[in-house]
Amino acid sequence: MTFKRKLLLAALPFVFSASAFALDIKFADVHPAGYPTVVAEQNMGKKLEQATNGEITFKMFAGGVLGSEKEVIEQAQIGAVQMARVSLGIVGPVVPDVNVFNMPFVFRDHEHMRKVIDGEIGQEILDKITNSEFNLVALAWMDGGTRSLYTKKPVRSLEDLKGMKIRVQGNPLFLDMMNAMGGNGIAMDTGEIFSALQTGVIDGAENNPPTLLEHNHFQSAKYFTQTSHLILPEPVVMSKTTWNKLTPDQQALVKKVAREAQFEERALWDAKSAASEEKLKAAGVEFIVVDKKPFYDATAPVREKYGAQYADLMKRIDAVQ
Ligand code: BDP
Repeated sequence: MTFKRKLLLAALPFVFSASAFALDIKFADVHPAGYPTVVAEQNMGKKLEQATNGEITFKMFAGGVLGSEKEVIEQAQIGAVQMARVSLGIVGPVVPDVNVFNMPFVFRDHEHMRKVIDGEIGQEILDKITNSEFNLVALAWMDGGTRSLYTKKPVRSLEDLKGMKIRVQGNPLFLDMMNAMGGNGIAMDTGEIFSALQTGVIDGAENNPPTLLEHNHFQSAKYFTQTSHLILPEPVVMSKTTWNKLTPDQQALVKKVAREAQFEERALWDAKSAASEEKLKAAGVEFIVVDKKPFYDATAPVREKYGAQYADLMKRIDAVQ
């Protein structure tokens, strides 16, 4: 055997062991390519690949191809999906501590929510997820804007909502919220809304303009009533199984790039929201300005029921300027 060949054989185990320690990250998001969250996540992935010289590889699975958010979370819990961005709405039933952010009108406005998630309370809620039995590490927040009602028939007052079947995310808090507003809350996954609207299983849903546009719900729901009842931030999570395989340096890197993505997505979000509103209006969607007070008052019992356990935290949220 030539010396060169001997050298090659001797090096082989190292080649294999190096690749055995490489980590492939599959990242799941229900939103389609080009959506602010997806773009920021892909850029985060590029940074991870570059900073680790390919020891970490990143592959984006957008458009819900890996399943609903609930399914993706289950896969992340067992490490079959390594990272995901999900709405906090679906985390609430599993980590009840996070429901403080899921309460209707808990934030004064979008800016207030951003201040809260950027500060210590935002970190505390991420830690609640990480320290739960959920087997996830919550790394950063994406911005999911402000949610309002969209329906097939116009809602110009609380009374108009009476008896309408409105889709909400699978969290009892949201069913209570919708029922308190006089609607008939129906829980289903994001991917089911489009056909449920078309077939009349539901009369409407509630979400932000980019989702109304990009998930094509506007094809059936032409009225957007600006109740702004929910402002839900969206955690970026990593499977703890994956996290535990990372070196401390890699863990620090993942945290850093996730936090950078939090701010990058925000800028993309603002641009996308404005553009979505324009596109929706051009497609014939009417944006209805409504008196929010009756919606706020109607949901007071929900804040009392779920908020009692967060009384102190809610005071601290209120105090954030
Ligand atoms: C969007 C969120 C997404 C949720 C969706 C929903 O970004 O994570 O899955 O709402 O309501 O705003 O299902």
